[in-house]
Amino acid sequence: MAHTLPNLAYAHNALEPFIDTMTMEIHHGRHHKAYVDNLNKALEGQAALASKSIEQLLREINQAPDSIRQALINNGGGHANHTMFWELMAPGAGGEPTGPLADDIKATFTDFASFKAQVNDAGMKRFGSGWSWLVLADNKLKIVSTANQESPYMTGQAPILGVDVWEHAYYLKYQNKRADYLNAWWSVVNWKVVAQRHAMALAGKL
Ligand code: MN3
Repeated sequence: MAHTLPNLAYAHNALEPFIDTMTMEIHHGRHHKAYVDNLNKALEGQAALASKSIEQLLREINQAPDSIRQALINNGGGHANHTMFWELMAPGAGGEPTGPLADDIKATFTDFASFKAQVNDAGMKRFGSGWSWLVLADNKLKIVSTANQESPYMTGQAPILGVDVWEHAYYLKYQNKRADYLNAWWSVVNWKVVAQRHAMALAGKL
């Protein structure tokens, strides 16, 4: 079963002015597409891996054949990370979470502002390319950062929210100002989806 590039649930210009149209076109249509194409190439002739979901491939990355492991990390991680990233964003979104997710954030990070600051900080401290994440690890919320396209699934963590800090995610509009991009990004976070991922993670279904 070949992996496929998911369609966006909104138009390329829908996240303006926070994420610009051209960045969305290139990021989804070229960067994400390349991860999918190269993932499928890496899986050619790997019958035992053909039926596994992308999440399963990443959770079991240590069992992957040596010859394709790094390709799976780069491109499988790239595919999973971006698929989630598009779903986490929506036009007219932003604000703050409510319900159990809000309660859990407050209990873990004191308040929403501190939580946001810590996610931004992890993104700022990621040297080069990578991601800043809110994950569920050992049933607790935690903020972590990964390099390149490494996925939290690879270390048994469940990604609940993640922000792409590769330059391709922001350079056309924000150039070297990663902090400005990170601040703007919160205006497009779809908390409904983040809350669903939180509930699924707690139920062990993510
Ligand atoms: Mn990206």
